[in-house]
Amino acid sequence: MSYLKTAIRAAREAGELIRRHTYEAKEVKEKSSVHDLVTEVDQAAEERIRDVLLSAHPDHAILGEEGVEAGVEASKAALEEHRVHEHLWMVDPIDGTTNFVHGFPFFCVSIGLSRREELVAGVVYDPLRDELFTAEKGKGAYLNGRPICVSAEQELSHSLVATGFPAGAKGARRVNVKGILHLSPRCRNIRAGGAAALHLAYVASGRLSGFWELDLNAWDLAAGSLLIREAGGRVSDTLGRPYDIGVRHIVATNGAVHDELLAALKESEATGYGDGLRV
Ligand code: 2AM
Ligand code: CA
Ligand code: CA
Ligand code: CA
Repeated sequence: MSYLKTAIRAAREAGELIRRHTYEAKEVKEKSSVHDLVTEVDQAAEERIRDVLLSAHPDHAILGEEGVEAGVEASKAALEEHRVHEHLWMVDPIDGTTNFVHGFPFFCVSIGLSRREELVAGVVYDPLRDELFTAEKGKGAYLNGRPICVSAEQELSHSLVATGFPAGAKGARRVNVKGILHLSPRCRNIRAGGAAALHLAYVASGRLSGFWELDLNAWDLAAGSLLIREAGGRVSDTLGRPYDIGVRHIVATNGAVHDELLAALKESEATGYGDGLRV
């Protein structure tokens, strides 16, 4: 089976499980804080994904959110894994757990694959809308099998842009609020849906022209970044350096508004570098 087909199967199986439990009571645990949650459904979905991926590709490594501590160490771990295994899957079983817990219908499964640190396949699946975003390196990006491309907006003033309120590193929210204050009058409007991977898929499919957020992890970003590149967009860190799987502070756009978004974040001192955030 191709890597993409395996990823699709894993995402659909996990999505089915998530969908079944969406409007039921959940057993919720706090991880690092009241802002950082996990449910038994996150864990069961990750198990399901691991089973599908490893039974098809037993020699591959898997970095899953619920298998490690979040934060800088996880990104380092991703890179370390690669020294041993040629292929590394980066898995977020539910991106948008807070939404899932509250019944706010905006969350997804995110599965990305890199080969020797180069992204080769990515799937983002929204189980409630049954929207499957897929990409393979060099083969374009698709939504439910139809090709997608990034939006045509040339300026921030015409752009719908999304961001998020990070839950991890201390101070990340405060830093990002500065970015939101600065960006807000400069773009058409701002959204913060609470699922980074789904926002990235929305940039790839032209529903958003840009997205930025601080302090994310490889499993949030890998699949969505490949989608955007394959859909004709651009992905970098908040200083403009091209995305790689160690990046935590992300800027992802249709390409046309990228430099304007980078410049605005720099002006607002909300890049997450040099402003007290650990990176
Ligand atoms: P999650 O739902 O998979 O945890 C919301 O702004 C985004 O931040 C979501 O994609 C969310 O992913 C992520 N997020 C939540 N808690 C986090 C944490 N402790 N560290 C980093 N990112 C986190
Ligand atoms: Ca989480
Ligand atoms: Ca996530
Ligand atoms: Ca998650």
